[in-house]
Amino acid sequence: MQIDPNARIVVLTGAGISKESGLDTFRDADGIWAKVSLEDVATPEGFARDPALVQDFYNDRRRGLLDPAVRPNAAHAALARLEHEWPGEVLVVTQNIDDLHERAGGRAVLHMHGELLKSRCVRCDTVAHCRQDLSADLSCAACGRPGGLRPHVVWFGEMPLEMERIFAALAGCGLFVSVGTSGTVYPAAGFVMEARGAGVPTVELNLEPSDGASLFDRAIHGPASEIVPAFVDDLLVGNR
Ligand code: BV8
Repeated sequence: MQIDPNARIVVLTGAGISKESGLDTFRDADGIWAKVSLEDVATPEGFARDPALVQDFYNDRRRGLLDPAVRPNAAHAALARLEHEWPGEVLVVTQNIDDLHERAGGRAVLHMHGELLKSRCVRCDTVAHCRQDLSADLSCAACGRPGGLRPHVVWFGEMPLEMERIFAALAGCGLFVSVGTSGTVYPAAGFVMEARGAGVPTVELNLEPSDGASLFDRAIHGPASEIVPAFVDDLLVGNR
């Protein structure tokens, strides 16, 4: 695949890139939303209704992410390699709240749906690193007040993070790649249209065609740990 070697590449990732690292996706048959109701655990209304249920949901996922058996896979490593070896800028915009891109060596990573290993105080808005269970009786280290710590995660109905930076990156990029996402959650699912509108070539790398597959110029299907390294090799060799 030939693109300007100085072009910026924007890569959107979703839960599918972390599946082979042992983290559940959301909408696969065995996914998270098959086991728990989205409305109960991933909305502000659900948190207001039963904060302990929501804290337990994210405490379980945080402990799961911190399990030593959960490590970045070859797809995360390939995107980090692309970032370090591609002559132009590479920006990973991830819907994922895990830290596997960073643990694979990724540096230019934007978490538009927040991060599982961070907490946010609803009283003073301080965002802090968090590797422990959160609960109502914990106090914020910044303002000292109890009962205000929530996961630093974007729920449905809340504004995703870094949107201005993301739209600016999409407008000026030379290639848009989507990896491991079903293309069902907006505004992330609309990024391919932003890229197309700016005349940017678009590629989908996914286990199977996503809801938005027809919007992409090219599609490569298979497990991320296989198709992403091959795609990165093709980009780097093809643009030497
Ligand atoms: C907002 C919390 C606006 C963190 C999540 C139009 C425009 C704007 C908004 C909307 C709109 N239409 C509807 C909305 C509202 C809503 C929405 O999109 N609803 C959907 C259900 C229709 N969007 C929002 O509410 C967003 N907020 O727009 O605010 C606003 C404006 C003004 C003022 C205030 C607000 C907020 C969205 C974020 C919600 N939070 N999660 C967490 O708990 O993790 S979203 C949730 O779904 C996940 O976080 C994930 O990020 C996201 C997308 O899921 P995927 O990553 O795609 O995962 P999925 O399981 O679906 O797919 C996995 C794919 O991988 C599959 O295709 C599978 O085939 C593939 N795969 C599996 N294994 C592999 C693989 N691929 C490769 N290799 C493998 N091995």
